[in-house]
Amino acid sequence: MQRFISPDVIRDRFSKAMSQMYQREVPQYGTLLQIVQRVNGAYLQQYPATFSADEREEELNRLNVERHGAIRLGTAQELSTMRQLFAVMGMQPVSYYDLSAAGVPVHSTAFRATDEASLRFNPFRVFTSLLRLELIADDQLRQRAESILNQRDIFTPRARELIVHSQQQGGLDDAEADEFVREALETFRWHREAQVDFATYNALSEQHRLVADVVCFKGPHINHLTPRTLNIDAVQAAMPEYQITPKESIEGPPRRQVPILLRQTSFKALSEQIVFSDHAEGKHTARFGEIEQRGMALTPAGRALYDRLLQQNDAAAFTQFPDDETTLRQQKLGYFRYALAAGQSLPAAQGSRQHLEALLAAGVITATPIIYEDFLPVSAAGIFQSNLGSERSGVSQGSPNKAAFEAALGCQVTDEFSLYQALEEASLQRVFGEVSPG
Ligand code: OOG
Ligand code: NI
Repeated sequence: MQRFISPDVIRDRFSKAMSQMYQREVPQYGTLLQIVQRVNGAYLQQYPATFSADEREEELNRLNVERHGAIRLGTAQELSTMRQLFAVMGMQPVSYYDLSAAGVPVHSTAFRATDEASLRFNPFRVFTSLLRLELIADDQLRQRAESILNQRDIFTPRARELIVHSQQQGGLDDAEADEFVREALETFRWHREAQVDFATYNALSEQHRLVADVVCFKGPHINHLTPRTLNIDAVQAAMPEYQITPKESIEGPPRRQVPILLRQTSFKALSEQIVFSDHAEGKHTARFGEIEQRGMALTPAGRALYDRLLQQNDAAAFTQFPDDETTLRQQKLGYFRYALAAGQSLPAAQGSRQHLEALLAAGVITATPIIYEDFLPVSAAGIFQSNLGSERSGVSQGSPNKAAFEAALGCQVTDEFSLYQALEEASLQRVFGEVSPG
């Protein structure tokens, strides 16, 4: 009988190998990891109740391995194979993000684990964008970009074989998993040799720097890796002490008592030496560092309120967003995980959901915010722009096209709200003994 390794373990190995590689390629990322670790340590010392005693070990492990990365792909075929590569590691496409409205000619999804145990073990995610060539105004240049992209293969032959092998066998064994991690990593590596000449690079770059970044290289180099901090304001403030210059402002909601969704900040992309196919040398800026603080996942109602306040473009507007857990829960603005408090059991007379509020008030049941695992399109656009500029000379506006994205992907993206709803619902079923064992 074959002994398969869990996709969670493959994802864990892959994310660690990726982090090692990126620390070698972009040393500032290593520095950022150190700052984050120091800040998180200080935070946990100041707020020892951040994680409950029975979850502490798992949550700390999760925090130490937690990061997301981002890549930008050029063709539908690349996206579809990438979906299959991530599936080997238990990562599924969740949500559709349209960035064209912000002048960035891509649309995106996030590949990530979806079930509770997998997220706990390692919540590694990859924000994956597909270039929208149809938004390049110049016909000739668009066709040139297309033909350049069609000539490259961003996957190694062995990675392709192992993906198929995993699909056919239903998994990979230990040695195959290690080989898969090595081969898959090749796709995310940096190449200082461009696959086009200097003139082509410049022509594409003039349309949009993002177009040059996607089209001119042999592969979709990982462009940042983002550790998760418990106190983003402290990391932002500490960066200059380490000779790292952060972006001026933090994206996402302002600082709050109860963190919601996602706050992010980054440091500017490095200017790196490139050799073009005609041996000309030049510079390209693509790779940067980012940190994030994750808060509570919001319900559709909570998200609608968040989006409405964000549109007011004024941090003061967010005072209208309730900022204590009880109100957020009672107004159904966020998702919660329910559990019996340590040493408690349900009183016989209060064994059903209609007693939930009373049981919470009595401390028999606890409610903990469910962490947001996804991304924010406005923040993502801000991160893109702080590294690639916002000039959009040769790119037209476009509108969301989820159907085209899913056709390229080869499947539908999962709706993020349904996943959080399922986590909350499963926790209630456990508390009230509504699950049939086995
Ligand atoms: C992706 C930018 C989006 C985030 O954290 O919102 C992103 C990119 O620059 O390719 O990573
Ligand atoms: Ni990011």
